[in-house]
Amino acid sequence: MSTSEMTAERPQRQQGLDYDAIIVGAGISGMYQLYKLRELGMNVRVLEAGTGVGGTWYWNRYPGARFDSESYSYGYSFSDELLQEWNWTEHFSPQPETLKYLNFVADKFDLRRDIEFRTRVTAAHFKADQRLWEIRSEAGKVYRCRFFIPAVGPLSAPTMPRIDGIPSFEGASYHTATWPHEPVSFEGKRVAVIGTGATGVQTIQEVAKTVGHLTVFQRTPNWCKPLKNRKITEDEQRRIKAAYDEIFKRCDETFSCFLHTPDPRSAMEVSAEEREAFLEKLYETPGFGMWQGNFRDMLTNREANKVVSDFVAGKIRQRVNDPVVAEKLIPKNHGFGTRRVPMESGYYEVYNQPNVELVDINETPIERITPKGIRTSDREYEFDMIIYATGFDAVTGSFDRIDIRGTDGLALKDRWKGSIETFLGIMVDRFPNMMMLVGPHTALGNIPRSIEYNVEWVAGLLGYMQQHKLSFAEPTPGAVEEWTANVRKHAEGLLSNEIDSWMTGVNRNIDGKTTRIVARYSGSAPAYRAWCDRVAAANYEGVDFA
Ligand code: NA7
Repeated sequence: MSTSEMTAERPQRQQGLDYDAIIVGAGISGMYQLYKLRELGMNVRVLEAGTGVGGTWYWNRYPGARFDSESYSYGYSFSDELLQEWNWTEHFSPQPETLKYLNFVADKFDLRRDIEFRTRVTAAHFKADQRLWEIRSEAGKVYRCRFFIPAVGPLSAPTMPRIDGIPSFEGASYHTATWPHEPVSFEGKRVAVIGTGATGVQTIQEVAKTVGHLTVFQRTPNWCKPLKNRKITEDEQRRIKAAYDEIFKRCDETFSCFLHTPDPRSAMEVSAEEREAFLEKLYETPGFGMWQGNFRDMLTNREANKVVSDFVAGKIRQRVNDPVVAEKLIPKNHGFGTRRVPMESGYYEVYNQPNVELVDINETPIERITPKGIRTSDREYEFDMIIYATGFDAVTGSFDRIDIRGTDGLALKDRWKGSIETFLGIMVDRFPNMMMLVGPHTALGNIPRSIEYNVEWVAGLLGYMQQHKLSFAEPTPGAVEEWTANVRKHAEGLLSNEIDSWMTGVNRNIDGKTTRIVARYSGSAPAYRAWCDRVAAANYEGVDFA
């Protein structure tokens, strides 16, 4: 299609509109959505709170931050030229390299000219009479657009713990997700880390390399697995570049878009020797193999899960010298893989260092942060620095931070009170012309793969609307109900429902987020895409264009 044809087909921009679409967030999803909507000839603005592109990889600059997905399975797949031009230097890329990559993408496709940085969106209201969205920034600027596309990410609203006295601390304090741009030295310092999720584990093992003394405050231990990262050799680089088609085909076929996918066998149908050999192999496999490529029933069958958990517990006991410390590091309230598995490189050995101490705050709870450090029920610890690796108000938190209102002034927060309901994780009834990227109820997994699919689906929908001169899209309540029921059905019987985590929507640092909910779609990514493809092929059945 020529440019003139595209322009001819494009509906005239309604009077009073500043943009056809506003995308909130210049992370992986927002950047690609901008690229795709430009192809439709749309006038698009991206509003980004940070000073640069990259989203997650812009904000999370904490020490040790890196991919847990193989680098070459994580980057964008849409441009062969980009794939051939970019060299990943490690199998699991460190954050500075990933941020460099996303800047490279922004430059290559000249994305920055449509991105407004330092612009935090505080409100988005649908004006039914004019059929437009009014977006408001923190600075008070108002933008009017037809389509509102929150690309705000599922893990981008950091949360601090609910502990008294945090502002009173006289040393340096950092949350991992708002880490400063300047280097931070730990040399000779007394450092505390609160939190032992995927972020805490990466931080702890890095800080431990140079710290004076490190104290880790652990509430719940997680099952961690060796990452087995290494540099990519020149020969591997050539082979990776030649194999991109196969790599992305593989990601398309696997359960969660990783290179790893569940083994078709049950853990209970193989002999003990065979099982042990398989688990040993998985433990040595780089990346998420042990989590994503384990026996098919590991996450649904208690017995199968116990076999794997016992195996990993044995590894922890072998790696940690002090048996009392080892027991504290072994999760007792959930099985392997039922929460996000942190990837580590020497994490357990950190606790063999004479200058590292583990405090189990179930035994001695934190009472308050003091000017000098942290007081537990047992004693006061003095620190020069406290690092909060306490996670995010996940999945819906980044939406909740914006005052999003649909028809009749209904707040999205209220629409989702008690239970999240969506159409394909992309749309919500009573919020016309709002298309979420990696919103609740989408297939998360190896996230850029899910992002590319979501973005292309949204571009497909907007292209269809352009072609048919439609300016309004809202999912029907029936379509929302059907999709939500499907999401709930897939969550049934999962052992991950039996433990609090960000994946079950629990964050005890936030009011109203203390009960478990179905926040994610837990079916396979291919099944998710098949459903969305069916909807698109049926002229977006379930979407009301009236
Ligand atoms: P997570 O996985 O939510 O971990 C947060 C950690 O902080 C976890 O160990 C929490 O313990 C701990 N935490 C939270 N609040 C407190 C309080 N009040 N006191 C003590 N400890 C606390 O976040 P991450 O940033 O590690 O990872 C999030 C995802 O980002 C990750 O899965 C990747 O996909 C990227 P708890 O387990 O709740 O007892």
